[in-house]
Amino acid sequence: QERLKPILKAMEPEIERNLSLRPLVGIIMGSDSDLPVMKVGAKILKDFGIPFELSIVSAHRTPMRMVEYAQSAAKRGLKTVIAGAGGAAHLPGMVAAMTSLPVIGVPVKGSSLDGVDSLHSIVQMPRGVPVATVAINNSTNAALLAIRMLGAFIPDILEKMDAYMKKMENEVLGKVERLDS
Ligand code: RP5
Repeated sequence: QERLKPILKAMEPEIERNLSLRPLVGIIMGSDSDLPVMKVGAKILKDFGIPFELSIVSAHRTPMRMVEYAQSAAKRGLKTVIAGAGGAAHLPGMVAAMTSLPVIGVPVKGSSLDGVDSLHSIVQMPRGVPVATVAINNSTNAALLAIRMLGAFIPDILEKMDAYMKKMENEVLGKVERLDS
């Protein structure tokens, strides 16, 4: 957690403000080495003004912390958890096994196997305990999916998502126009 502080500081003041509200989304990762990937999703939540928390929870190095995190998540007001991990990436599946909240898994590309190991570990959850798995290193989509989940119940958030999609559409149409002219 100590090692996250400089990064959080760099993302001030918005994150600080977000963290001061009751978090709706929990972002966790197996190691601080996952942070460069996971902070991209954190930035998206920040841009949408979604209160979130960010922490390191390792399934194999801090198993009891993982249990505590998952079991307290709903009670603490979280609505969804984004969990990123690399290698034999048990974190998202184990958290999903200990909370009934939706869990979104981000396979993080490690130094070997190009992240396919993480992808398979996360996406191949056996029947009964789902983990919504995004593409390798794609914490952007994890954040956008979390925002859509919240937007299903919070009209302001849905409106922001509509505006985000419109902006993307306009960007592409602008490029088409430039190519055509
Ligand atoms: C996993 O092992 C983490 O999620 C990380 O992606 C990977 C490597 O961790 P470090 O050795 O860099 O701490 O638990």
